[in-house]
Amino acid sequence: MPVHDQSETIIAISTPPGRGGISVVRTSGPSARALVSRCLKTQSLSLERYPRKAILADFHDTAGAVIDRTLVTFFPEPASYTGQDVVEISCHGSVPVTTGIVRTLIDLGMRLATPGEFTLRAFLNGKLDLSQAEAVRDLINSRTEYQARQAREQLDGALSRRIEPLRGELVRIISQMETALEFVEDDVSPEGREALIEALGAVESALTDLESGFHFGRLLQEGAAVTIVGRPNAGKSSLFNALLRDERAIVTEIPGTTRDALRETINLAGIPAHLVDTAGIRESDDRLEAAGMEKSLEYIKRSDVVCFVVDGSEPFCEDDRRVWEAIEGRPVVIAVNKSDLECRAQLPDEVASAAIQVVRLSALFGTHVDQLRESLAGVLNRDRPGEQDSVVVSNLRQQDCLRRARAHLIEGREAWRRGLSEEFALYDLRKSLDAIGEVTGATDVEDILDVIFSTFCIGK
Ligand SMILES: Nc1nc2c(ncn2[C@@H]2O[C@H](COP(=O)(O)OP(=O)(O)OP(=O)(O)O)[C@@H](O)[C@H]2O)c(=O)[nH]1
Ligand SMILES: [Mg+2]
Repeated sequence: MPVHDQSETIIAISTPPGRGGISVVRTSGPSARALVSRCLKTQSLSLERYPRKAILADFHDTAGAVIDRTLVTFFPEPASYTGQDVVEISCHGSVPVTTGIVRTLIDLGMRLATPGEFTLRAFLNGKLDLSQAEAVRDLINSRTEYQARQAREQLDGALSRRIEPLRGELVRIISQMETALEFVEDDVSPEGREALIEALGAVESALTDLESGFHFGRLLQEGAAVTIVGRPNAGKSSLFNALLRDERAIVTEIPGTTRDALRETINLAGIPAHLVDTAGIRESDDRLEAAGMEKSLEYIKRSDVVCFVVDGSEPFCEDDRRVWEAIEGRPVVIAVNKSDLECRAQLPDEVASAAIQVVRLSALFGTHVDQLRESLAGVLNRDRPGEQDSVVVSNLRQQDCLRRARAHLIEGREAWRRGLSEEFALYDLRKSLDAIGEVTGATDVEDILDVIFSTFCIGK
């Protein structure tokens, strides 16, 4: 992470751009209070005297004209979001007003904040660790209630609380090895060796647990790909519309209606699901149709779950088998459609048994569509952690740190198990510790030194 200069005072409009009842302009830095005070012009009004209190005041531009009547709040350092002096200006939500305020303060010496710079300063000043800073971003980006809750929990330190004990334990193990290395007479006994291997095993399995939640975390963050496939006329577009509760896709009785894939996002039990309606798959000489089918196959490959639509009013045919071959091996829920008509489809045993669930429904009448929705949500929620164990590692960076931490830990443990010198094991374990520390942005050298020296006898 580049070390940013915090001596500059930054400014940004913190609310969404455009018209609104209220907008908030936020500033942070050593001259925040002085520069804003100059624009308020009221000598008697000292922000310093009323910290954390909203003060009603006219905000003037550099020529002395009033831009707006505002509410100004001063948060003195260090008890502010960034850990620096912060001044927030609530004004009317109009573009000329907000830009006027920002321009005035820039003229007086502030500079526009870069994206995330307030939170970066909060991190640099120890207000948040890295995983919490990422949670701020995730909370802002959340689209479902469940995503927001996960982000709030991470912001509250849920991931940090899971990581810290692991880091502490690894620091303890490393310190013990370092001591053995420094002082030959303290060589680790065979029982001690076993105990350390066991302790490393416990850290490893905790890392594995955290990492295994990543698949779910990614679904939560980026959304899941749910692809509706089937032969032409099976009712894919009708089902797509039923799931969306909207007449989005064209439905006709002509096979081959859908040519290009359509994509819309729905909420499946808190997970944003990117639902794709695809062109029907069948043997065809039509170039346009073939191009559509190519796309369908591409979408299948990228799906987290496939919804295979079978026309229940007709026997399972060659084209259905062709579809099945394209999706075999992926998580599949089968929708046997047109349940309002006489059932003629008999799913082959190997197809029925490979599906996670088979739901008979009518896309046309909406019968049992909710059951399909639940079934798809169930597949996506398979890796959802339990309520009391709700830490979800959702971003690639965190997952990468955990993966590296675990790989180094295993190597270190193996070196130790094989009876190689402590130096070999230590090399890997320190790398593992670094990687764990990266999740929260914690540094580790001081930690190790502290533990080592605190376990020393006086005089040694
Ligand atoms: N009776 C009945 N007809 C249905 C049902 N679902 C769809 N259909 C009809 O089946 C025909 C094909 O529906 P579509 O949704 O366009 O089928 P599709 O799978 O998207 O077809 P292509 O886009 O051509 O691949 C239409 O005439 C629909 O009205 C159902 O549940 N019951
Ligand atoms: Mg269609």
